[in-house]
Amino acid sequence: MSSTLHDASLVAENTDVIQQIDPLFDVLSSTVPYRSDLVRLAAGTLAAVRLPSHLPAEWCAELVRALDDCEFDTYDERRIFPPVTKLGPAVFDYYLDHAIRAEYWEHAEQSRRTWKRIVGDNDPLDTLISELRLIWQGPVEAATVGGRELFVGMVRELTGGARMHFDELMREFPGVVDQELVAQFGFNCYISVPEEGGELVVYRRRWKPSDERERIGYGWSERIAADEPRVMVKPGVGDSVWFDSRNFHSITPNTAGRRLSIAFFCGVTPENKLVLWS
Ligand SMILES: O=C(O)CCC(=O)C(=O)O
Ligand SMILES: [Fe+2]
Repeated sequence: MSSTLHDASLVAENTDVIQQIDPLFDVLSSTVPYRSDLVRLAAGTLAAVRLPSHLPAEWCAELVRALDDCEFDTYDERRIFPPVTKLGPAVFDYYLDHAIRAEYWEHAEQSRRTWKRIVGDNDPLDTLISELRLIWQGPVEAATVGGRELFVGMVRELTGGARMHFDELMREFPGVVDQELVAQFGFNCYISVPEEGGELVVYRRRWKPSDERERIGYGWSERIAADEPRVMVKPGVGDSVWFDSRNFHSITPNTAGRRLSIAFFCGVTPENKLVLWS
């Protein structure tokens, strides 16, 4: 046996070599993200893109005050427990047998009216989407089902954190939206952040069938991603963050202060369109 081989086997026996650092799995923070940054997200060579102060802090504070008078609902508690409060319907809650239940459209209409009443003519969602159009340099539209536009822009409050999970419409609910999707991003613009906790953790790990052994309710045990590189993003007020939601991700619990975000998903289509839904 050559000494090189011998040395190599010694290393293998005595050390725990775990690739924890991946230069192509990093968080890019930029006030002017480029289209190429989102393309990298889609390609898997970037973990997250953060746009600091996407919405001015005063605007966020005003919005949070206005939301105080507004009644939130929760995700279907049979699916997500402990409950997560939100304003607006999630496609996730209304999926049934390859279709979206009829009540979805009613909930969507009602939430659009409530949102309009809260924001008036000064709609932060319009600002976020207009800027996304500039970044993407291509069409950005609501995803559709049977030609009808899905609801975009739920407000979500996470307090006790969120279990590790992934979001991938084409895998979870194939064939529901009219568009074909080749990648999916989670988007959150944080309008209120807690003093401590509430970090978004994105693992460099996608779901695979054998993970089902480690399923816990709506999520998975963090054991399955324990050896993988990960990034942690602690958002500030008004920051926006995009990440590949097909990667496992979790949110750490928070202490004092509320954690509220304007949340939607962005799907990349083969025609270079970004389609949105919540
Ligand atoms: O609130 C966050 O930071 C991310 C929440 C989440 O799971 C998602 O947007 O898919
Ligand atoms: Fe998620």
